[in-house]
Amino acid sequence: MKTIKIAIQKSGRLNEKSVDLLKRSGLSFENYKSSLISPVSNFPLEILFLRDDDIPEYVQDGIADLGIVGENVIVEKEVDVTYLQKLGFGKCSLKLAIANHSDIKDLSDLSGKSIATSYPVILDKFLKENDIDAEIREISGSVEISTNLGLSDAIFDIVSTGGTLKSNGLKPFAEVMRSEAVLIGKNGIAKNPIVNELLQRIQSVLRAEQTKYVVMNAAKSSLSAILELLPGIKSPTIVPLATEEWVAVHTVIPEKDFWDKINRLKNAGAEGIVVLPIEKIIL
Ligand code: PRT
Ligand code: ZN
Repeated sequence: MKTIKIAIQKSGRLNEKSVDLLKRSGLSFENYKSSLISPVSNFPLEILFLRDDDIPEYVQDGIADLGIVGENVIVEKEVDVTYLQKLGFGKCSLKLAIANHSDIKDLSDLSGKSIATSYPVILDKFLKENDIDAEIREISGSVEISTNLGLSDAIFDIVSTGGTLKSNGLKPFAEVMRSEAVLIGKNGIAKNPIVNELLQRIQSVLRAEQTKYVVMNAAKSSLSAILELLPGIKSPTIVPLATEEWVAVHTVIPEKDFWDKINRLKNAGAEGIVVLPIEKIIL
């Protein structure tokens, strides 16, 4: 069968997490910094290491079958590809930002002003949708210094912690889109059995990332109160302990409400709570 190719970022913010996700999905390969292509020894897949900007078009044109890239880049490149899976890393948002002392107060004040960005397509669409007639100044990097240099009245850029804006005397003004790394495929590729197998593996890793395995001891008298706190989980395992009238409860708790759940379990009488990471959840 034809070897499938997946394109990931060669170096930069998404490289390490992309490599890590593929390795945790059971793929064995070298993360060579110097080569463009790396074979996977235990799966019919080749990894292409590329600049993130090239990935959407490579996938659209079928040079790569799959790709891992930020949604912001996919939207900016206006490609026709299939979204297969959000990956939960590389989260950021694209925001308009202005100088702290700017007299721009609302969106309509941007009309007649200039905005510097590396994302002219996304910005243009937003401006048109909001009926704003502003000038877009496309620059390829260091967008955040353009206002201080007098090159623009506002900027439109990626923000994650907001630290870069702050240290350049800027403040966020409007959020235009949120983004995270996604797995994309060329149209029609989702039907390929190798792609399907890889997608299942990736999903089992992502599911496991979002949950913890929890074991706790409880007196039988507290059991019903404890089980009531675990509504989403079909069947916690209950194991008798050597100490009579005590049991161990094994269950899976979603990461997002983890601490809240643990505290409530303690209050309900759970003791000796042990929390374990889960490697994979295969449905
Ligand atoms: O070399 P190559 O072209 O492959 O990489 P690149 O330099 O174009 O991209 P890279 O590695 O910087 O980012 C890759 C992807 O990571 C982006 O397309 C986004 O999808 C995602 N991402 C997540 C980010 C950020 N967070 C981020 N904070 N991309 C860039 N930034 C930059 C931003 O441009 C700004 O300069 O970080 C600064 C803001 O960060 P804060 O934390 O100060 O707000
Ligand atoms: Zn890039």
